[in-house]
This record gives sequence, C-alpha cells and structure tokens, in this order.
Amino acid sequence: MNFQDELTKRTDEIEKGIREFLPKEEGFAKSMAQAMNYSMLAGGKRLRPLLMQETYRLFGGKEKVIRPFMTGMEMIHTHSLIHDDLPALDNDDYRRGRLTTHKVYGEAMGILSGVALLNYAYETMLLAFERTAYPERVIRGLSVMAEKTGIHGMLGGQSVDVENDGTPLTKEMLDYIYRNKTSALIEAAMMTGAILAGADENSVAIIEEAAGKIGLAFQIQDDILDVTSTEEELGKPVHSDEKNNKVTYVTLFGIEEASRQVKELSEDAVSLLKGLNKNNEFLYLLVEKLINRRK
Ligand code: GRG
Repeated sequence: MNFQDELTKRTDEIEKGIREFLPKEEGFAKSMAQAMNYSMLAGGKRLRPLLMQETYRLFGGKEKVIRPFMTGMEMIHTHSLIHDDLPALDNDDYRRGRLTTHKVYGEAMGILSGVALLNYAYETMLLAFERTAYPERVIRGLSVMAEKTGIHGMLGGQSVDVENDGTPLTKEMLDYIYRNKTSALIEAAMMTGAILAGADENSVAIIEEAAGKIGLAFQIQDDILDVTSTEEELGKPVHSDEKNNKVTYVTLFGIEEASRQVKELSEDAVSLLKGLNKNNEFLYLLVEKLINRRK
C-alpha cells in the first residue's frame, strides 16, 4: 500500500461526503450559510473524520451510518477553530491558509456561524438514524459526542486554557487542558467509530485510551510546529504561543524532550490498537505519520 496515495484518496472521499450535508446558501439566512460553508470548505487535514472512519473499519463497520457522524465531527471541530480565532480568544487572521471567518464575514457572523455549525453537527448526526439497523448505537454515539465536546471535554479544557492564559502552569494542569481541549474530540471520533461498528465496552475503553494518547501526541506536535514551522506550511500564524505567553510542552521540556514524548505516545497508541487483534494497516500508519507531520 502506498500510504500517501491512500491518504489522498480517502481525504478526497471525505471532502465529497462533507459537501453532501452542508446547508444550502439560500433564503434570509443565506449569509450565515455562506460563512458556515466558507470555513467548512477551507481544507484542513480532516484528521478526525479519517480516524473515525478507520476505527469503524477496524471493527468491520460497513454501513453508510458513519458518514453523517464524520461530517458532524468535522463541523464541531470547525466551530472550535472559528471561535478560537475570534478577537476575544486568539485573535488570529489566518487559518487553513485563508483569512479567518470573522475577518471575512465580521465578528458577529463569526460567532453566529460557529454556534450554527455546532448545532448543525447534531442536526446532521441525527440523520444517522435513517441509515442504520442499529439505532441504539447511534444513541450511544451521540451521547459520547455531546459529552466529549462539552464541559467534561473540549469546552472544559478550553475554558481552563483561556482562564490561565499567560500564567505559569504545572504539567498536571497542562495535561488537563490538552486531554480536554484537543484529545477529547479525537477520543469522540475514534470511540464513535468503534461504537457505530458494534464494538464491545472493553474495546471502546481501549480505543478511548489509544485516542487519548494520539490526541496528546497531536497537541504536543502542534506546540513543536508552532516554533519550528512556517506560516506558509501551517496555513496559520507561527510563534503564536510565544506571542500569547503560553506554557506548552516545548516551554516546559524543550523541543527534544517534547519530540521524544510525541514518539512514545504514538507508539503506545499503536500498540494498544494492535493489541485488539484486528487489522487496519492504514490506521496504524496514519497514527505513526502524525509524529512527522509538518502541518
Ligand atoms: C465557544 C467561544 C468558544 C470557543 C471555543 C473549544 C474552542 C473554542 C477551541 C478548541 C480548542 C482548540 C482550537 C484546540 C486546538 C486543537 C488543535 C490542535 C486544532 C488544530 O487541528 P488540526 O491541526 O486543524 O487538525 P485542521 O485545520 O487541519 O483541521
């Protein structure tokens, strides 16, 4: 298998799948639909839907039920990026290689279209009921998605991050922030993939643990890229952690140790996945490649 070709093929399919569910740009609320679609179609690695789909395949999933969940997941993630870039938060002008949503549509529409995407994610995921013979799995998937996104997940982590901006942090607190603001969505992606394919409780718990490690490795790599990459490569500003006086794995441990931890976490995650005694070579490679990602 040529990993890069497979990645391109699968990402292209995800792009097509996303377009299927986007709101129509019509009627009095047309501008908001345009702002939602602007950010949804701005590219991005589509990592969370990819991880969801590959975990679904790992457990033998074959239904179309996964598609609205993959798109809903990307809508929640995109909402978080739109809001993270707002003047009240990071106040960034560029994301995914283009102007941020509030820069193009104004701050009010940035706020509104972000919330609308979060809501539309659930409207979209509810369509899964029409595509499955196992509605109880959809209910479980929705509840994981809601929990991992809210106060006990992404938003909880983000609130602690914002509240402690520019202040010294212990590793314990930084880990809480990373496990919630970043890992929680990756856990939700992989857990719903497993749940929708009918995985048992024990396997879902192993997936949650592996996804937690992948999320942490991903966020530490994000810290490393903020100091080692360029704006052209990343499609968003670099050195933003320094600008915002942020404590990160790089400021706490240095680049070398932070890179070692990314490698160790990724290897642990792949071992956990392989320990399930199923087979998805592409998924293992995807996790391994995250270590060397440049964007
Ligand atoms: C509701 C006001 C309000 C704010 C919410 C929850 C939130 C803001 C932000 C989430 C925190 C956040 C942006 C965490 C960073 C996670 C991260 C590394 C994002 C970048 O993900 P990539 O690299 O992005 O997958 P692409 O563009 O490739 O999809």
